[in-house]
Amino acid sequence: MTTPMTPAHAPSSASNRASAPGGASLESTRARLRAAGQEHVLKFWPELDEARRGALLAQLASVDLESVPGLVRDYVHTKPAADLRGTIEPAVCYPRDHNRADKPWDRQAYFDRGAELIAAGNVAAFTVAGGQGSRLGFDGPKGCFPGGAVTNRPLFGCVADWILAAQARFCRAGVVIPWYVMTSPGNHEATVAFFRANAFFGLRERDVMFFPQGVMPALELGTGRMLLADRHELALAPDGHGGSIKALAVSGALADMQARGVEQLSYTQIDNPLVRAIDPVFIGLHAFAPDSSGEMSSKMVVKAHAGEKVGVFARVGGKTSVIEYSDMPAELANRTDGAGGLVFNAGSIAIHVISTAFIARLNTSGSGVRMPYHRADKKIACVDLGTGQRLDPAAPNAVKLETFVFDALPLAEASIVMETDRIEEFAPIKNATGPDSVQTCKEIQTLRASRWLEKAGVRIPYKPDGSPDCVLEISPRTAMFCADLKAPGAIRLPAAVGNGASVAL
Ligand code: UD2
Repeated sequence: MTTPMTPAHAPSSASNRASAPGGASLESTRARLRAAGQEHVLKFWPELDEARRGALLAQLASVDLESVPGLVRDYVHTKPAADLRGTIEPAVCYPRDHNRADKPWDRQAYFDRGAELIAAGNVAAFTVAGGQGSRLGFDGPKGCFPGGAVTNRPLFGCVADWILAAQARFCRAGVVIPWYVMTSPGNHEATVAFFRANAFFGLRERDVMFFPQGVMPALELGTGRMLLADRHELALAPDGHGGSIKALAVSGALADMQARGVEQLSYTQIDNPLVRAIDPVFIGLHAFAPDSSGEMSSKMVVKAHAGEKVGVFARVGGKTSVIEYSDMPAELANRTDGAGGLVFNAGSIAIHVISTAFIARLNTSGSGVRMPYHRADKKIACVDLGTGQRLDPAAPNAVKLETFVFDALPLAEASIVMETDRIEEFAPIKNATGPDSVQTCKEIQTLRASRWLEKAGVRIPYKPDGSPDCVLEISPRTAMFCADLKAPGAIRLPAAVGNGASVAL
């Protein structure tokens, strides 16, 4: 489906407003709907007022109706399995220990070369924040959710702090790290308003750009009919973070990057307050490693256990790919080596560097970006076509279609994967409780900070189970990396942290 509000992105300001394309007549829209077998969405037309009629026509203009019959055939009437043709082998990764005998690499050299790209203004930060965050049960853009373990700094603020720190440390005078934030039509306005209310977290307004991703209609299970959320409104959902590849181009964001001289995009999700929004080592490796085409690279962590809900890096038919956890055959997920370790242990933490040239290529080759859809069966509130009453289904009633950004990996000429340490940079907040929750995120932030502080000579209190008896948070503006705490001019550290204390540095 097309991105609905091209060109909602106004590169030089944050004041993008939702402005649906208009102008389509009822007649032409009805003809498109009839051809797609979806005329039922006009069922309530006679009773709609002018404003609601206009809104419905505008919404329909934003949907690629012509592709709907094919989608219904391929994804609703059948449930396609993931395409795992060809040999499936574990991915080759740059190990966390750069001195490892079987694959040594020069971390410092890549750090320096990545830092040079940042210094020259060739790198931008890119955050995908268009998701609905339904698992967290938070009513608002996920980036507004408190992320800082002690300060409750919003997740957007945590990313902004990293960008500010990287900018101050690496950029030449007058050079900035622009930040592109992908929203979705449902959270765009609220996201921009939140940045405004927080004075852009200290960044310059003109260096933060927002653009909404595309949407897809929810298709009724069994029939493939597009559902109505209201009598004048389709039930639409964001088209997945894979929609970013197209949205970057059609929104004008890509052109803005090219005009600024940005060559590499540091891609991260909005659920992880420890994320290194700009990582010189990773950027350098991506751009300069001999086995990288410099188009799209990824970070991995060793999976915590076979059932961890992260995609897995593998070489599928000779190409670096991610197999999403829900598509991973159980036999492969559980396969172990002689030492008992998982054979497919490279978990994706959804961090990539993507070149602007690659994004441009994907948007121009053939008929444009072709990413496979992934089907999810969901409960979607909708209007009953017979009664006009609102239905809140108790069981899944609709197919939601999304594309995933990592499906672009096999389209790159050569794609590398870098291993990192999950305690250093992976503390996602996805659920209200349990794994990947606010609680586990605080624990990981505390663990990382306790490691760093211990190395800097600070005594940390521990509980009998060995976990820190305190809550700690270190802002990237204080220290981006562990060594920064001991650097000349670093902040004065206490000799010890008290039992049960909450400390933010
Ligand atoms: C994602 C990966 C998973 C693993 C994990 C690590 C997918 C499908 N799975 O799982 O393999 O790497 O992250 O944390 O990606 N988003 C949008 N628009 C959309 C949908 C999502 O911007 O239409 C953003 C969303 O705001 C969030 C990110 O993408 O920042 C992750 O989305 P998710 O929560 O659906 O993916 P998750 O956590 O299941």
